[in-house]
Amino acid sequence: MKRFDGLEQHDPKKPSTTETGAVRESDADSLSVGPDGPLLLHDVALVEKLARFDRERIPERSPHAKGAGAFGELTITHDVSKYTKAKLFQPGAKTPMLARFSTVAGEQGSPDTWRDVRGFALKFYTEDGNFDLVGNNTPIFFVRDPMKFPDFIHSQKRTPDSGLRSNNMQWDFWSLSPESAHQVAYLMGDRGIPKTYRNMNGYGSHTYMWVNEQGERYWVKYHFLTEQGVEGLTNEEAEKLAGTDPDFHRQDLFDAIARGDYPTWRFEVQIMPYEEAKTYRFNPFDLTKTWSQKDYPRIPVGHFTLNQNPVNYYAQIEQAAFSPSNMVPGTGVSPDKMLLGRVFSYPDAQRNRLGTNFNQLPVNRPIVNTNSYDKEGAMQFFHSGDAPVYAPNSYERAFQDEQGPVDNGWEADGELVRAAYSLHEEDDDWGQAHDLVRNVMDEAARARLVDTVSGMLLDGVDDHVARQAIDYWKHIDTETGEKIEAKYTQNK
Ligand code: HDE
Repeated sequence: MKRFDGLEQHDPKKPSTTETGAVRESDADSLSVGPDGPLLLHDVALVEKLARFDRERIPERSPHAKGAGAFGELTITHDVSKYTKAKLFQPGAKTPMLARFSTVAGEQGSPDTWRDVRGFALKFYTEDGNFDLVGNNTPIFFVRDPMKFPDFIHSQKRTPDSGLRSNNMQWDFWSLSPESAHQVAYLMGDRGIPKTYRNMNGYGSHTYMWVNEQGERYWVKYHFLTEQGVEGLTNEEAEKLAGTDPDFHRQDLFDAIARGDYPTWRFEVQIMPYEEAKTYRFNPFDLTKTWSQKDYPRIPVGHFTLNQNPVNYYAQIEQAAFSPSNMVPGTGVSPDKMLLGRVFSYPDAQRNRLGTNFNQLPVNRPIVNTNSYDKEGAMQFFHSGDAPVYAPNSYERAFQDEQGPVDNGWEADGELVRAAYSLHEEDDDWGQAHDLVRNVMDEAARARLVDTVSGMLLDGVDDHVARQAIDYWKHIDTETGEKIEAKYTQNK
């Protein structure tokens, strides 16, 4: 997998050089006027070294700053060609890929084992260009409109005055945003702290589109099910590790791959025929809801295995840029407002974090040639020579001019409004959260959840916010809410 490592120019046998290839006289001693004299501005080796050191850090991702990643391969073992023409999903296809797992709220140096949703970002280097699936280890999310996302993340990060994290902000935001109930119930349960990155499932979470060779459209949900088994950490285990081994998950992934114990995830999908979205009992584009597996069972597609560690974490993982805007023919997005917001936000964040030409970095570059009229900007490396810089042109540089409906689109009309999604028959904020707490969790899991939530409410949460949160839990599940209230009141 040499292509992604950017090692082409590195010669470890050559005496060290300046960045422009000239011999560097010393990596140890600065140029000075006599051994005890002042330093000199024309000491290129020193000036370059300090100037580069001053610029080593780039803005960290906000959110998803702390993570770990590895390369691997996606293999398709089943025939889903009646749903999609995407080449990477055809039977027998093998596609090189990159995965990055992350925590959401913590900064680069934060512990891996804090209770948090985990990112599950995949990039597939296909012959039709890069296809990215930037998902989480949960099938749902906290909010359903991108307008609320920055506020949500602010509430998870740090307070303006002390710069500390705050249970108070988190519970205030959540309890005033009832659409978060399903995701919060999931997060406070046993899946809220995965044992390792290898022991968690991944989900595309949103509803996406698939299109087959005949132009027929389907709605699709992506699932990646860990072959290592879903396992979590208890609060006690996680707290201990946060202190003793804050990089526990990063280390675990790296070590497993280094010893040849390659983690694998089964790849399955739920498929909904295009027309059924209109009448499904839940709005299928609402990211706070799942589709029942009774209505849409999971269909096996294949698996992916991670089998290669990065050789340079910064170049290959820190600089990796994942985005839901990276689509290939046979795939597409959906009317999910969150997803539509993300299609803009990721490349924009990457232009800020990595620079305009971030797609030219080895880890982000597609394996196919490109012919893009977008050009220049800081650090352009690949270019189009002296070819015409405009389309249309009469000088044989190809350009596109397709017209008419796109094959992965949908119909929409109506007035311009600011409004929540229209509700389907069974849509509400609490129903699926209740089902999770009451019918998926058992008694013991619910007891752990009560401990976790009451523990948080007793740790720096203002009384009126705690009461708001207790009320929220009573809406999710009366008995669980009452138990949280009892514990809170007893220990307050
Ligand atoms: Fe993200 N998210 N997000 N997110 N997200 C970022 O992208 C954003 C959302 C997810 O390993 C950022 O390059 C908006 C859902 C992962 O590099 C940023 C919205 C899901 C990663 C951003 C969401 C995710 C990110 C930070 C609401 C799961 C890490 C810097 C509309 C389905 C990817 C960057 C990696 C990272 C924006 C919601 C997953 C700021 C605006 C929902 C796994 O662009």
